[in-house]
Amino acid sequence: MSEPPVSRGFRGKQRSSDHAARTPPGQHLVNDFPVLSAGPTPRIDLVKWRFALTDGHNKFAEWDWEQFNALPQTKIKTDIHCVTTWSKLDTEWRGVTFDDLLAAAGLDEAPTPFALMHCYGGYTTNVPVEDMLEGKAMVATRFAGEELDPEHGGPARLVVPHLYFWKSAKWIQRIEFTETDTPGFWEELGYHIYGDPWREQRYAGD
Ligand SMILES: Nc1nc2c(c(=O)[nH]1)N[C@H]1C(S)=C(S)[C@@H](COP(=O)(O)O)O[C@H]1N2
Ligand SMILES: [Mo]
Repeated sequence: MSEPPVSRGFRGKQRSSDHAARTPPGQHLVNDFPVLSAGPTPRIDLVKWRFALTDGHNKFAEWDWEQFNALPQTKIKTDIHCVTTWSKLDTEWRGVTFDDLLAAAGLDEAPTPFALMHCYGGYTTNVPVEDMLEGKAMVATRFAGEELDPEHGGPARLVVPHLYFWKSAKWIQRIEFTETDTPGFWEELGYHIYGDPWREQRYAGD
């Protein structure tokens, strides 16, 4: 039996107002998945790939590709917001939450309040530790059920979706714990130190 048109119309309206409510100020929705990279896509041999948690002195943990894939895996569905004004709803990622990384490293808590992401290719970006705890961030290896494309950060990237997407470091190699909030690549060039899309923190001073 076909649904009455009134029900269909109602549902459509609900959906578009839901989409509007999920779109931060100054953003528009896209259905494709744009690629934004400050340099060439690094090609990383999985045999040589390593990912580590460090601070200035210590290497708390390091995983090779096989070890990393043996860590607990979590799936999330979330909206992402790029500072160049596109947002994409309901993106699906699978990977290892930051909480599970800490636990696997034998750390009861993070050793410092801030972190600086270091990537294959040299990109860096800073995120407060608090913004990665309780499921708020993961190192993802899969997107929409598939291996992560190299241009989207494969083999593995950070996903911290409640901040502008430049914080979601592609080709992540190392999370360095830092005592102070240390500007990364875009932050050094005048982008906001924190980058909350709901407060439109695009540039320093916003
Ligand atoms: N290593 C690295 N990570 C990066 C970038 C980059 O240039 N290099 N660009 C950032 C920016 S500005 C955005 S918007 C997102 C884009 O991710 P996408 O190309 O998968 O859409 O990655 C972020 N992470
Ligand atoms: Mo971006």
